[in-house]
Amino acid sequence: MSDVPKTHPRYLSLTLRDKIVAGVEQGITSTHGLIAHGRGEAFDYLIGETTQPFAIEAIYAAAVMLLSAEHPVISVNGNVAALVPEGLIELAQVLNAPLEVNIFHTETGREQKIREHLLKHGASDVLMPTTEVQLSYIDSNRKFVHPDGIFKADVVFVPLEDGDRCEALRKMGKEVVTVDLNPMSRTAKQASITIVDNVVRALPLLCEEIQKLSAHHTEEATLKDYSNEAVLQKALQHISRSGNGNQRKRETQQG
Ligand code: PTJ
Repeated sequence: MSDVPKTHPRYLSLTLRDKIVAGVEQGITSTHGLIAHGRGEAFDYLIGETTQPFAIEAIYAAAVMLLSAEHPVISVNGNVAALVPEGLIELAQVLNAPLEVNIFHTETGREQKIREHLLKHGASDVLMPTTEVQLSYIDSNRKFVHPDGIFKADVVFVPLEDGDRCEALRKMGKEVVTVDLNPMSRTAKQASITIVDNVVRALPLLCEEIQKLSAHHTEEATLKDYSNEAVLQKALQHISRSGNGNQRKRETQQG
């Protein structure tokens, strides 16, 4: 970790950077993951670096969808493994769902390192990609999946996705729940439910919501009226309002 003092106004953000950098140094996160993280930071800044009501709405819907799944699976890439290993493991536990390593950028040994990292943090089992079964409609490394994991899943939790696989999973008839700070990304638009929030904030809230729903046996919880498109619109409106607000603030400061 770098020597950022806790009193630094950007301490939290800088701590996350440290985690991503450590992930790259440990061979867990792709160097491309640094760029993806930077893009996420920019959107988080515009969102206000807090969980907004449109994210809360999506988290509730995601909890309902994941809880009502017959075979939910949690997909893990190099960024989330570095940022939120404990959160992923907790989600796997509360859903009784498998974790499966699935990465876009192929680098020798990285998948295995992600698996070991998760096991070290307390995961009981981690599925790995295989050549036994493949996803249709996709050519990248992400097509290699586990027969008892993503291949068989009806709902896949895919945080910080690159777009192509989300589309392939949807074409295969699977539901996709994602976390993406960019409400304009292809993944955000194609997923069944997109939580527009930082994964480090969203994941604990999602686990909490799942626990709350399961404790109260809320079978009546429904997704009937949920629209991913409408929730993304709310996120976009929030971003454009915050842009205008910042602009006004700058003008006042200058004036
Ligand atoms: O480990 P790999 O090889 O599977 O690669 C993982 C990355 C993330 C590098 C890969 O999937 C990728 O290139 O993704 P993209 O296309 O850059 O998309 C990542 C999305 O996640 C972008 O829309 C970012 O804004 C968003 N994002 C980045 N950091 C966060 C985030 N969303 C939520 N929380 C974050 N911390």
